Amino acid sequence: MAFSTEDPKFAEFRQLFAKARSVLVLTGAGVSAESGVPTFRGSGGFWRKYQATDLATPESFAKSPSLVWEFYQYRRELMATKEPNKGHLALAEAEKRFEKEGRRFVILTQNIDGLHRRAGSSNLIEMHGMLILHLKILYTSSENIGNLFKTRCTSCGFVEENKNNPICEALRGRGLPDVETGSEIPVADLPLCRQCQSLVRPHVVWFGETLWPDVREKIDKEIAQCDLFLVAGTSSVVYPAAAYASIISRLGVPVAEINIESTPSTSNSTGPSGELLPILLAPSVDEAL
Ligand code: BV8
Ligand code: ZN
Repeated sequence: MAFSTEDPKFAEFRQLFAKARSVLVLTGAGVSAESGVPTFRGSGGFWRKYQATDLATPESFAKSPSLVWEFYQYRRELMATKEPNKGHLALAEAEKRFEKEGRRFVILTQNIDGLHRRAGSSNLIEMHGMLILHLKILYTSSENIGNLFKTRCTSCGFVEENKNNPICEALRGRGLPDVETGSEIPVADLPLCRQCQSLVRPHVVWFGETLWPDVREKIDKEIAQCDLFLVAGTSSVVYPAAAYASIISRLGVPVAEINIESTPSTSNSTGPSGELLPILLAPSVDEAL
């Protein structure tokens, strides 16, 4: 089901949303687009001549940790100036309201930009950031919550939050999307582990890496208990997230989508999430329009 506020599907969603006991929302890079964060496959999706899928892989990191760290330095620097948009805030507000009404509202995000958390969402599965956050299963050990600002040692596994910008002196001024620097930064000058001095990597799930079994289990549980599924801002290209809409639809659960283009999850586009989510998730219809 894809809709905009004019068509009847909007009213249908609002009725389902009013009755739903357990809403599951899958978000992708598109929900951060109105915060100024480039998406992966949209116009800003290329960094220099590379796609994220060329760089966010263990093979690329093994081949050139310097290039991959430039890519992440660029994204970390970018995030330092970005704020959650009205779509993030509407999701966080809906979660709090559902909580008060004894209903479930869970966000499953593919994003590692941390904007859902900064908007106040806490029933949040950051599926490419490794671990559950405050999903009442209370994985509170924050050391395992991965995102752009977390590093993991490639040898001792030490995880820590590192918001330094640049993350190391050698990356100062590096990472610009339109400047091919060419020169490899020696590993010794790249971000190193505070415990064992080995090279550290971004603490996120790369392409070709599996999600942690406990994350997959939590996602499966949410899929099994949701009675309304909303997909927002994802091209539905990256697995396993890309499969969820069809899995849930086959369970007989209504699936709705917000996107500015049509995707394999539904048939047509609807509009920008920053505009539509506040309307769709508003407490009452008159606040909706
Ligand atoms: C896995 C963290 C089991 C890193 C990310 C061959 C070999 C190995 C693996 C595979 C293979 N073939 C397939 C696979 C599986 C692979 C995969 O799916 N590849 C794709 C490219 C085909 N998946 C994996 O590897 C996953 N693990 O499957 O393990 C396994 C293991 C080995 C071998 C086989 C299987 C792990 C995937 C996790 C990758 N890590 N992020 C980082 O970010 O640096 S994924 C990355 O893509 C981002 O997290 C991003 O969020 C995500 C998905 O992209 P989208 O969010 O959808 O973003 P995109 O730009 O594509 O789309 C944005 C959408 O928003 C667009 O539709 C646009 O229209 C819309 N939009 C724009 N503006 C707005 C908007 N919508 C609304 N409002 C707006 N304003
Ligand atoms: Zn170490």
